Parts: sequence; structure tokens; C-alpha cells
Amino acid sequence: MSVRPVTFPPAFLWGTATAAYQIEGAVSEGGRTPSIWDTFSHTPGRVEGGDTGDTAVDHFHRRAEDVELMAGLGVNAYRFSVSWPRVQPTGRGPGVQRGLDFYRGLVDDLLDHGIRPVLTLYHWDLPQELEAAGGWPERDTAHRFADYARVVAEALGDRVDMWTTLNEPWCSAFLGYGSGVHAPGRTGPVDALRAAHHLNLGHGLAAQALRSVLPAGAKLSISLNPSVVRARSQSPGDLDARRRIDALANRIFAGPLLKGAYPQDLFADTAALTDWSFVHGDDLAVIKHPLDSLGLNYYAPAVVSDATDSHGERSDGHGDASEHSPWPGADAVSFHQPPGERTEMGWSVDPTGLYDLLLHYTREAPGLPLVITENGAAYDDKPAADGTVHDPDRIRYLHGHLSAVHRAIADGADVRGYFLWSLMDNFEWSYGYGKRFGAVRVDYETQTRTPKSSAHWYAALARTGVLPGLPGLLEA
Ligand code: IFM
Repeated sequence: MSVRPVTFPPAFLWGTATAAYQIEGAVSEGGRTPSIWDTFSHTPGRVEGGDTGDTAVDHFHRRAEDVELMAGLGVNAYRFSVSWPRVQPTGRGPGVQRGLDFYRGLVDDLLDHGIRPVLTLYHWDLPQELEAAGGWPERDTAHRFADYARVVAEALGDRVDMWTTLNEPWCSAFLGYGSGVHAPGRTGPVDALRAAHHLNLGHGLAAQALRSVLPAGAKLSISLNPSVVRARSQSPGDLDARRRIDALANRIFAGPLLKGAYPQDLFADTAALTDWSFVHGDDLAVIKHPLDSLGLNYYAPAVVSDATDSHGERSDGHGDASEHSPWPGADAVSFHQPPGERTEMGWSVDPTGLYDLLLHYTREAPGLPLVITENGAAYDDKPAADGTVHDPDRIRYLHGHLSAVHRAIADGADVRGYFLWSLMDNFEWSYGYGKRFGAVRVDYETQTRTPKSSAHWYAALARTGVLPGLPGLLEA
């Protein structure tokens, strides 16, 4: 019996993704100043093992080698982020040429290899100076972000045509200022809500700045990490828990971005904390700036119930190290790990969540193309005696999730691309270097890069657009 090949659309973007602080290192070179992640990672007890991004995987010095690596994988796109303190060290004023030159060199290398650069402006590394002035809970940070966006667009707008403002603003707001497990490590529920709004506003202002500078054909986007929230039961309490988390994780961003309004139930749930007077006159109109695509990052779904017995534990693992909840106004919600397979992060493996997410945003934002800007898994891969790295779990994870993407496309989702998180092992935030998400293994002693078997599997997909099967490869 012949099985029909699982084929993706011809112009599909096949990419890998990284972020500046997770890979670059060289934190004091070329005029770069500390970001909140430098400060946070150097604060004892914040990151496992005391790891920092000081060296990371030395991408700053190995840029050319890393682009060759990508070319070897056959990918046609690369999603990277610009380090704000590398190009605008104080978070204000003109750009620093040495910093901008690094990204210009990267973009040129990518284009020379036929790889489309997909640039993210903010993947969590706020210049420390702006945090000292109050950080994202302060409105001015949104304006500083728009100015920074303009600086980068003026420098790279002639070569980069896909622009993403923010990566996962939920993490910046609620892990950075709510539970405090991410930089800057503050724990104020109102600060977290203020930060969420100012991130939204920063996105809108930056989108305006980008549009005013970039050529007409440039594409604007934002990458969200929506929670696929499932109620543990259909009881009214559990359904209400689902509604609350959906408001705080998803609609707080999707509402203003796509509809120009915050959800009313979010205001009601948080009324005891704030009157939201930090939302000014035309903020919502600014935030609802037209997008060319919506970036979605997906790893695992969340299962919630109504309970008073535990603090919210974010089931994607980011929030479990803090006694402070990342969910303002939703203290009586419990998070549960569904039974079944998990990754090294403890996150459940559930491709149906990705399918549901794609179909959800197809309904929520009709006509807006979707791009999966992150998906992947951490596993404790070990090199074999001959140096090869066989990671069948990751291949299975990717196969399952890409099958779900294919199904979503067949059912009407307009998905334009998929970016594997991550190109290579790197600094996994408060987990340090202990969690490996890479398709390419990095030996942190020697900085040697070794493509794992998942990298070869993904290369076959990127080159042909046809999902490779599993069995033969897993026996290899
Ligand atoms: O490593 C992170 C990335 O920086 C943002 N999204 C989730 C990834 C895995 O935790």
C-alpha cells in the first residue's frame, strides 16, 4: 500500500530560530552595555548553576560558521534577535555602528546563502539603564522601544524584509515582573499588568516607526506564546479557571492587537489590583496597527482547574521556581501536568495543542497569515562514542507537531512557515545550559557544533517540503 506524502506548500518558510542573549556572548564587546539578563544572570541564585550568557555559544565570533551550518541544513529562513544594548547601549539616542555592523554582516551572510533573515527586535534583553528608569511598567519604555526600532530599521531595512517587534511579551511581563523567574526578577502583580500594556503599546509604536522607515513591501509581525488552555473538567469552576488564564495569557495581547480592545473580563478579574488608568486615550488604536502575519510559539498545552490548594504553576515550566504567581488576579487556579510523554523541561508532548492553536487564530484573525515562529523540545541528548548525536525523541516531537501543522493547513489555516527552536543548544534562561533545545549540539567546552540526527531529518524536510517518515530514521 502506498502512503501519500505529507507535502507542505511550495513557498513555505523552513527556518531555525535563536535569540541574541542565548547565543551571542561577547557581552562587553563593541560598546555593548549590560541588559537586564546580564544583571539577572550575575545575581546569585537566579540561574541554575550560576550560568550566564557571558560567552553563551560564542555566536558573535562564530557568525560565519553558524550561517554555514544553517546552509548545510537547507533552511531558507533564519529567525534571530537583535541585542538592544549592543546597538543602542543606553536605550536612547543614535545607534552604535559596531553593533549594527555585526547584524549587517549576519544579514549579508544569510542573504549570500539564500537564507531569508527574519529579525526580532526584542527577545527580552532590555538595556539595564532603561530598567533603572523603571523598565516596562513605565510608559516611557514603550517610546524608547519605538526609537530603537527606528534605529535598527534605518540600518537594516534595505536588506531585511520580515520584522518582528516583540518575542513572547507574556514572558517579559509576567515572568519578568510577576513571578520574577525571568529578568529583571521583580514580583509586583500591578507592575506585570502595566508591563503587559506598555509592551503592547511599544509594539504599536514600533510598528508605526518601522512602517515609516521600511520599504513598502516589508512585513511586520509579533511573536506571541499563547497558552492552549484546557479546563480539567467541564465544571463551572474549572471553566472559569480556563477563562481567567485565557484572559491573562492570550486575550490580554490578542485583544488589543487584533481587535483594539482589552477583554472586559480581564478588567473585572483584576479590579481589586488596578483601575487600568495606565491605558491612555488612543493607546488601543496605536496597538491595533495592521500586521502582515502573526507569529505563534508553541511548546505544550496547559491544563487548569479551580482550586485553592496551590499557586499557579505555569505548565510550560517557566514559572515553577517562584513563590510569586505570574497570574495577577487568578490565584485560585491550579495547573496540572497531563499524563503522558514529557520533554526534558517537564512539558507534555501534545501536538493537538498546536493544531488547536492554529485553528483558533484562523478563526480569531481571518485573513492574517500565521507563522510558527518557535516549536521544539529539550532532551538530554548525549553524544555516542563516535561523536554522533542521535536524538530520536526530538525527531518524534517534530514529526508529531509538523503533522499537526499539515493537518491544520488542510483544515484551512494559512500557515506560511515553521521555525524550529532552536538552531543549536544555548542558554535556556533561568535553566542555564542544562536544557538542550538545539538541532545542533554545542560542546560548551570547545564550542564545537555537531548536527544531531534531528538536524539531518529537518534538512530533508527543508530541502523537499515533504515530511520525512519516522521508522527508518529512528533505526539509523
Ligand atoms: O528558549 C526559549 C525562547 O527564548 C523563548 N521561547 C521558549 C524557548 C524555550 O523555553
